[in-house]
Amino acid sequence: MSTKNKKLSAWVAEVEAMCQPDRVEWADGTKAEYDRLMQLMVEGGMATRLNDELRPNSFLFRSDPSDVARVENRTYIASRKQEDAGPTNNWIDPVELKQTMTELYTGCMKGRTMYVIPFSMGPIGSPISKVGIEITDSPYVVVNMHIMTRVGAQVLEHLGEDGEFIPCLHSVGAPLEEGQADVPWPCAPIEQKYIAHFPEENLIWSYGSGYGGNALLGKKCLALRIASTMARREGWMAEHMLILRLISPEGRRFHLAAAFPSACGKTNLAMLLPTIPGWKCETIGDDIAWMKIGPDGRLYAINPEAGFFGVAPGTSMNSNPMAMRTLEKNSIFTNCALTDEGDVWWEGIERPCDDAIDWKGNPWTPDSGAVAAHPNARFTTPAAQCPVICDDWENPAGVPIDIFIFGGRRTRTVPLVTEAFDFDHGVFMGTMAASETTAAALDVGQRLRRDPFAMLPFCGYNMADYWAHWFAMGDRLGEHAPAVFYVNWFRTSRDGRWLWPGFRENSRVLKWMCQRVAGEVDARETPIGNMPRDGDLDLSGLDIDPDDLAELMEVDTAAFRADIDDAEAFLAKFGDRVPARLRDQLEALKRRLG
Ligand code: OXD
Ligand code: MN
Repeated sequence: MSTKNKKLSAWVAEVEAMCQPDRVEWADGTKAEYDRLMQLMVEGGMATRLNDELRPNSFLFRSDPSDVARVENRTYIASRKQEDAGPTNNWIDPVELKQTMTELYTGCMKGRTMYVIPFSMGPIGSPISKVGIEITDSPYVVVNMHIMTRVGAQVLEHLGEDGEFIPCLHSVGAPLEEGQADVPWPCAPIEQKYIAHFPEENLIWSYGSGYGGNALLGKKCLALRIASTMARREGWMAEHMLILRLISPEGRRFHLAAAFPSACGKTNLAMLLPTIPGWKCETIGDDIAWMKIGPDGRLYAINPEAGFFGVAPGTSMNSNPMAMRTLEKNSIFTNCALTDEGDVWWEGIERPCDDAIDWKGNPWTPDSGAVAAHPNARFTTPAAQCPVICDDWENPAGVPIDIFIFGGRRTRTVPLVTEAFDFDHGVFMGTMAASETTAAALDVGQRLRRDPFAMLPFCGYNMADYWAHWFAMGDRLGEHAPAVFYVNWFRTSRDGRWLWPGFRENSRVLKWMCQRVAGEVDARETPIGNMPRDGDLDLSGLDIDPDDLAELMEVDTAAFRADIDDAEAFLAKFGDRVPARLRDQLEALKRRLG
C-alpha cells in the first residue's frame, strides 16, 4: 500500500528519516494482517493466545509494570501561548518540546518495524468524521487500532491527493541494538515519556509508553484533546460522553449523551438493560461523542470509535452482561489474569478462580494477598459485537441528542437527579461536575477532584474558553438545545450504605428524564434545579426504604454552599477568562441557596 497524498508521503518520509526503523509497513486493516501480527507477537512472547474454545480468537498481553495507565503528568498541550493551554493542562513551549522530542525520536525505531496506520474516526466519509494517520513502532498498537478505529485502504482512498489528516506519531521509545533481543513490552522510563499535543498544528507526538490512551492515539489524543480544539475553531463539539438510544414502550426514541469522569460506569450505562417494563436501551458509544448541528438545527452525534476499550475489573454478568457478551471473542485483553484453562479473569468478574497467572506473570491464588488483574486492566473489543448495539450506530448523519447528562461519584451532598432550569444552567452544572477519586474508594469522600464536563484531562485548550464555547453552542442551538440533567448514583447514607441500587435500576431515572423532555411530567423546583415530584420516579417493583429515598433526594443546602466555595477556588485559577455567564450562574445559585 502507498498513498497519492503528497503531504502524507512527505510526512512518512520525514518520520522514517528521523526514527530510522529497519522497515516500513502500511497497515491495510485486513484480518490477514491482524492474524499475522498476532502470530508474530505470540511467537515473540508478547502475547498469549487464549483457549480458543473458551474465548475464540482472543489474546492476552502483559504490560511492563511501570506502563499501566494514562500518564497525566507527562501529557502536554504545547500551544504557542501558555494561557491558551490554561491552568489545568501541562504546558511546554512547542519549539522546546519539539527539540526535546526530536532528540528522543532520532533513531528510536532502530531494529523495529515502523507501521503507518491510516484510520478514520467515525464512519468513513461522514461529515462529522476525521482521518488520522498513526505512525507507530508497536504491533500491539496496530491490532488495537484495528478494533478501535476504521483502518485501511478505504481511508487512503477517501483522503485522496489533498485530503486533510491528523498526524499522530508514536514510539515506544526502545530502539534495539544490532542483535539485541526484544522484551515483551518495550517502553521508556517515566521521565522520557511525553504525550504531546500541538493544537495549532493538529499534531500529536507520543513517546515512551505503549499503554492505552498514551499509545492508541485516535482515542484521547485525537478524538478528545485535538478534536476539542478543532471543534471550537469549527463550531462543533468533541466530548467525553457515552451515547445511547432509549426507546419507550410506545416506540418513542430518545438519544442521550452522558459525561462522567473515568471509572464512574460510563460503559455500564451505555449498555444498560432497563428494569422498567417495555423500555429498551441501545448502545451507540461508551466514551466519546462528536456532535454537529444538523440542517434541522438539532445537535447530531456520532461515536468516533469502532470498539470499546473498557476497564475489565468489576465487569461481570451482573454489572454489565452486554459487555461480557461483547468480549466473548475477537478481543484483546491487557493486564488481566490468566486462568489455568487459558481464559482471562479479573477481580469482580463474579466467577471463582483458584489458580491463575497474575498480570505480572506470577503464579496467583486467592491467598496471594495481591490482586490478580491490574485495577486498570483493559479489554479491547469490537463495538459491532455488542448484543445491544444500535442499528444506527454507524449512521454517518449521527443521532439527534435530546438529553445531556453530567455526573460524578459523590458519596455525599449531590442528590440522585436534578434537571437544569435552562441550557445556561446546564453549562453551569457541567462545570461544577466533580468526583471522588476511585483510589480513595476505601476512605470514602476523601479526595474530591473537580472534573468539569469530565474533560479535565482531555480538554486541549483553556477550559475557560471551553465553557464559553458551550455557551456559544447553546446560543446557536436555541430551542433545539438538549435538556440537561445531573445525576449521582453513588450517594451513601449517614451510616455508609449505598442509597441507590444503581446499574440496571438507573433506567428509572432515565425514564423520568425522557418524560420531562416529552412534557409528560411536571417537576418540583429546588434551589439546585428541578427534581422529581413525589411518586413521579417510577419505583414499581423496587424495594427501597422511603427514608432512604428521602435521603437520596435531599438537597443539603449547607453542603452545597461548601461545594460552591470549593468550586470558586477552582474557578479562581482561570482569572478573568471565566465567562461572565458562568459567574452569573454561580451568583444565582448562591442567592437561591440563601
Ligand atoms: C478511558 C478514560 O480510558 O477515561 O476511557 O480514562
Ligand atoms: Mn474515557
